[in-house]
Amino acid sequence: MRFLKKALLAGALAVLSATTITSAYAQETKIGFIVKQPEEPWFQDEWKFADQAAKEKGFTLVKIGAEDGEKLMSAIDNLGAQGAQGFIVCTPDVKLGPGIVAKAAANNLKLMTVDDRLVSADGKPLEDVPHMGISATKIGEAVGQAIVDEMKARGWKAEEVGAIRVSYDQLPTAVDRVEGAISVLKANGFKAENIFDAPQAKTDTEAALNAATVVLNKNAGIKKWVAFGLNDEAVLGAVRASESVGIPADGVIGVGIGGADSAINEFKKPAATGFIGSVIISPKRHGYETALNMFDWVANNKEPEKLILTAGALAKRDDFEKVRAELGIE
Ligand code: FCA
Repeated sequence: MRFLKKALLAGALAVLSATTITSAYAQETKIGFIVKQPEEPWFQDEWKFADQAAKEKGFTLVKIGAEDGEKLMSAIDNLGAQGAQGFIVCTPDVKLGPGIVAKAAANNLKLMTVDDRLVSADGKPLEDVPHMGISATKIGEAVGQAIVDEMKARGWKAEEVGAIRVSYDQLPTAVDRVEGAISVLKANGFKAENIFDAPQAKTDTEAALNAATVVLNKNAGIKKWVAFGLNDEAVLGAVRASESVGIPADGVIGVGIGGADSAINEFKKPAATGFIGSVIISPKRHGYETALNMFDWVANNKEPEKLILTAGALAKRDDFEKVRAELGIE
């Protein structure tokens, strides 16, 4: 009997110490990466590079698509329930900012944002939440400059050209991008009345196509068009709209932002379209680096920088492979 008791006790102790050891040594680092539009190539690339960081550092990356606020909130709860320690998010709505911060805190999750910066109820950026975004104004200016350069190459005069501003004004980075482009157009002789707003309901190609079609139909007298927006999808929508109303490719100059597959597939088409360029931004920095920074925060208690803004580089049909290689994203 005594022997049995002893054996049981020893067994129990062995189990106990085994559990202690496992939890002490293999406490799994789990990081969430939530994006607003999982079908968009840019976000797929971000995930791809975040996965690379996870592999290198040996943590688990949980990728979740959250197209609206409800999905986002339950995704955060879900991460909390499965024992994650932090997450990176590109939110479907930046105004959910304070709610996201509260939800993260309630689930004891560290929070970083990528691409779209959270704002408070009065529209001010939540500066305490570490963020990595693009230098939106500068990149917008690069778009504007690429458009102006191409207009010059084609011998277009500003007064005969219409500009489509594919807009998504509830998102501050989107406003900064298009306003950056407009400032360069205006500095090169574009008049405000030749710039037409095409508000898109969602940040995808279809919504941009619908918005741009309205502008083109209302201004059928204008035969030369330039187009810009917050991303490649926005500009592709405007270019598809121009095609659908019968404007030839050499009557359109569209320059996007992104440089993921949406743009690359366009560049690979046998005949050039009105989508002449894209300012390529870095999904490697936005995916790999944010994931790495979150890992360092969780595992090594190293707080990330509060604000990192990344640069872009213009690419066209003939040099996009080179530009991508230089950015380390091939
Ligand atoms: C926003 C846009 C994306 C991408 C990203 C950097 O989230 O919606 O397409 O441009 O910024």
